[in-house]
Amino acid sequence: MKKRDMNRDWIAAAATLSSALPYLQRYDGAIVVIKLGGHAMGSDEGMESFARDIVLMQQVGVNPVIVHGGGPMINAMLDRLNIRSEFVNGKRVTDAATVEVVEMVLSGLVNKRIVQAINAQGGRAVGLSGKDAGLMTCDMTDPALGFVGTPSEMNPALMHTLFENDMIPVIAPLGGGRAGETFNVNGDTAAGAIAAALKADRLLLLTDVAGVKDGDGAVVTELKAAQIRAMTADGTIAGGMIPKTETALGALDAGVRAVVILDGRAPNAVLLELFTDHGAGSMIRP
Ligand code: X2W
Repeated sequence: MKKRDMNRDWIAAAATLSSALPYLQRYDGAIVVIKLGGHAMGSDEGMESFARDIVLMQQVGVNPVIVHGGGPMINAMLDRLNIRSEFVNGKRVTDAATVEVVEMVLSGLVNKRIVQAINAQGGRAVGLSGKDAGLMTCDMTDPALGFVGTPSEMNPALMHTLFENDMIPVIAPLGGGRAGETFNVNGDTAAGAIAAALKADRLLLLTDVAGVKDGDGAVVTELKAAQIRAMTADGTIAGGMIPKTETALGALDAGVRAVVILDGRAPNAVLLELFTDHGAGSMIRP
């Protein structure tokens, strides 16, 4: 039953909806790749809210593609199995036993949690990994890292079939190798490669920080690729932000129109970015 009193909050909500019209028109038919990092995947309520936003996007004509991570969930399972794990330059050293756990956790647990959350909101999500329909074939990144893959051949045809049928691809960052291997791919790297292959209108990297910060710790809302390169050279961009900004630069080079790095834990982060005058996080353009 609707409430019929003219509360100010509802008037504001209607005004927000009205002001979204130009954005709804702009993104009609657009392909938006959303990387949901393990650190941005918090509570069940957070997942429910993320799923609602994705279903809303799809409902208004956007073609969303979710690429997820799950590093913390892999760590927890490796701990339970007493398998030690270490990272070199942000990539997990992945031996034969580890890659089995990575695939079980990402394709099994994390992927299905997201699929189920989207479908519970009335969406039609389909869970996949880079292995399905040859989406992402990989080569070994560096023998010292074991079964860590670098995407080398992309075949996004299946994504278009899913879009035409109003389905939402949810992709675990694993790829097949030419000799039948399974490769563990960094989630940001996978999202960048998929966005590039689709020539996506937007790549949104949802993480647990507010965006790219300047020397004083303030979030920079708009950046050009050249500024990212300068801020990396002088050390302003460091640590865990580097794989994200590298992914952003690679995606822009490959024809993605803009990349946004934003805090996925903020309520309705994706809607705020796409459909309001406000925007969220740091937008990087060529
Ligand atoms: C990652 C894949 C998951 C991931 C890993 O094994 O942790 C590599 O490091 P987040 O949550 O996005 O960090 N793969 C090669 O990227 O998860």
